[in-house]
Amino acid sequence: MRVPRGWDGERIILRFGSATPHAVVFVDDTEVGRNKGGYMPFEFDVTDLVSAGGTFRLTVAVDNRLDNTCIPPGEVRELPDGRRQQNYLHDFYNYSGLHRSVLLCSRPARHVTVTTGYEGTTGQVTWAVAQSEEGPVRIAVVDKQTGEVVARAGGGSGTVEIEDVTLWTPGVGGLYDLVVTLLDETDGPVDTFTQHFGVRTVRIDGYRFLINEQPFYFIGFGMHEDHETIGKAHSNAHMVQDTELLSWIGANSLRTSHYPYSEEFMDCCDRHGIVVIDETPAVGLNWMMAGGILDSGGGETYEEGHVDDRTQATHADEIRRLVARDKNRPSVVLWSIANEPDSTSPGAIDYFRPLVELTRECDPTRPVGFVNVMFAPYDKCLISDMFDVIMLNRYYGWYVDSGDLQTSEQKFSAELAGWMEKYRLPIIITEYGADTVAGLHSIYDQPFTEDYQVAYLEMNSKVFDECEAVVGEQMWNFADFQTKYGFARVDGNKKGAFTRDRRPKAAARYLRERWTSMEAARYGRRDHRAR
Ligand code: BDP
Repeated sequence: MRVPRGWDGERIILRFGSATPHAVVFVDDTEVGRNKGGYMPFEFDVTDLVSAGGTFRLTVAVDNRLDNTCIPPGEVRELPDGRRQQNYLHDFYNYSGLHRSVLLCSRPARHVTVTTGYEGTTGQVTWAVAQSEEGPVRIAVVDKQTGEVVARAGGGSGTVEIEDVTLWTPGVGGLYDLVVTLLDETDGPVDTFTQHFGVRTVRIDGYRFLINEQPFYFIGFGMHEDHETIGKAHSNAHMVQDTELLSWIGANSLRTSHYPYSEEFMDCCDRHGIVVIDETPAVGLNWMMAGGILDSGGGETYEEGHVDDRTQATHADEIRRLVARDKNRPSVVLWSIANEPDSTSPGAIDYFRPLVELTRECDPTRPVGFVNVMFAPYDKCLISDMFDVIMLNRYYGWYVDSGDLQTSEQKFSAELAGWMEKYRLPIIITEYGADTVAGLHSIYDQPFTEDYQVAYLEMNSKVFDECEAVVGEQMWNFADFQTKYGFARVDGNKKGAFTRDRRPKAAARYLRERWTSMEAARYGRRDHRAR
């Protein structure tokens, strides 16, 4: 790598969008640092090791082994013949490598936190700059649509008002830039950086999830960063294709199941008004799931060597880093701190309580949730009372009562009534789905056919429409995706509305019909034809 000649006297930073799951970074022969955790950015100051105008060799060793101190956890087993085998309890392939941008940049260490509100037509923007070198600060707020400066102020923190504010609106977007200029003692600019933000509010009121005080109904998918050939790597072309398909089908939201997505993708959600449930990589924290499918090897979830204090420390770190990365994003309206953890074992209480508190401390402005697994219904789950919303993954008609949609409908409705009664909180259905082989048809309700997937979705839709507390449906999954090998997976998970190469199954047509005409989803609808 060559360091630009003009960077003499500047601080030089190496920044990684992610390295999955662990990395050791060298500049020439010197190790500059290590990173654990696959879905978060990290950076190293390499000023002392490189020189402006010179070149250096950058080497990154990426390690794909997961153990139970990792989030997500895993275990490398030693087989009798000496081979080592990676096992893990999550249902997506453990792609590893450098999946996101690697940048060499020159700048002082700094960032800004922006929070917003509004009163009538006046927006309030509160900012707080953190910088490594103290000095005066000037800020300007620029309307990204018009390019006009709508407010100016001085100081490392404060609040400014925007007259006739454009609210960040689901389905539409609406961004401003906060332009921060760091000054020297003579008020000369040292550095300028820009942070985009949106003015919007989020609040829960009884069964309602309010964005800008309007009831919002989540429509869309749990997704994966997953493509043939590039695995979990980010590509702008695929990002545009996926977000255009979301728009085509009438989706207004998604969950970043089961890890934080690339910053490029999140920027795109901010720009286009796609509402995001932002999830940590805490998936597979469950030794109580059927050993057959997930091969847990037995034992309790919350015990030494499984999910223990070390796992919890890594989990806490993932929460801190996720909030630090995404706190300024208007698209993010809810944190999901785990997917389908064991929430029926008593150990779950002590494990989760500090993590929920930590999330609220890191971000007092957004609600906090976790995604509940089917084996932990309202009368068995021990942790749901710590959270602001109920998020449920339910597979009636697939993993239970497979092929019997009538029984499924009754059981699902009864369970929802139980949640509604006990918690009196909004319910978002974060997963429901059926594996479907594209092109397979039957005149009967036969699992794995496109016809069954549609019938299954129709049944689910009916259940949601009849439950007042349901404020969202995110089907599992947006597209077929790769998983680890196992007898329950034929060339990966086939629950996609789209195939892995993004062709619509019959289910996609069904969902488009439903979602583009739903009255409940009027606020936040993205009109594909209008764009
Ligand atoms: C849920 C998980 C998800 C799986 C899905 C499935 O949250 O990761 O892919 O089930 O079985 O338990 O398809």
